[in-house]
Amino acid sequence: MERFRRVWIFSDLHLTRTDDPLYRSLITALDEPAGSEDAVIFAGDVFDLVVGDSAHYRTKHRLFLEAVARLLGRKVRVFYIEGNHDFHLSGFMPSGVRFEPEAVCVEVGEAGSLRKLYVAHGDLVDQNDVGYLRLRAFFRSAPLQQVSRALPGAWIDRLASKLSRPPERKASELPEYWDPLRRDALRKVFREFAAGIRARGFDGVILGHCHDFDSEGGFYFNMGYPPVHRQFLVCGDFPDSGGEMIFRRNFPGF
Ligand SMILES: [Mn+2]
Repeated sequence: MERFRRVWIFSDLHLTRTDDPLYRSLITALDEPAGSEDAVIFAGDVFDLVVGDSAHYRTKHRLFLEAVARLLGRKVRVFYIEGNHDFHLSGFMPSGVRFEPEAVCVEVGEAGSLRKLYVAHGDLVDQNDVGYLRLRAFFRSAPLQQVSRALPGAWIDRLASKLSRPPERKASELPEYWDPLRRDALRKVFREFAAGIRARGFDGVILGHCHDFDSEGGFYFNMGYPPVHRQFLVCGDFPDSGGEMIFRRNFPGF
């Protein structure tokens, strides 16, 4: 397992417009990781949506890709776990970014006080969601990858804007506005998954995907939905950690 002093985790930003203040803020936040003891984990649904490696997406997200290239230039380790809105990205991201299909497992801290961290997107947590899991397998399949490579990114963009709901509507659909029974049922699935990972010897579990701004016992954190909650997660040796292993930070400027 690789070992780092500090880890930054970003997921579920669902970025579309490059002039979105949250987009600019992410770029600013990426200025902080400084060297080979630091790691950045993009844990899925950073974009809404990027599929494949077309010139369209590489041009549109030039700012982001340049920020990632600067991280790699500073020897920061960069991981990408694909989400359900951003996948087939191995040609899109600069070479040197490490793709993990399910989870990133790293040790964080210093010798003598190392803690094991598990980070995943979270779309594999609910194994009862058979419909979604089938759809995921279909989208990730090699034939679909070929199709996504062949389609102009601008087409995919136009299709996505027709299919995806506007951010305002997404905000009103967050689990925090659900019927408490339904919300707690979702929360239970994620918390039980995290407890299972903890039982395997991990000290911290970070998930996203369901947009539920939840945490439990200092070891499980869900990212929530940054377009509304405006926070990301960090883990390790930070002056503002207050002794916590994992904690939330505001996106710069918010
Ligand atoms: Mn997701």
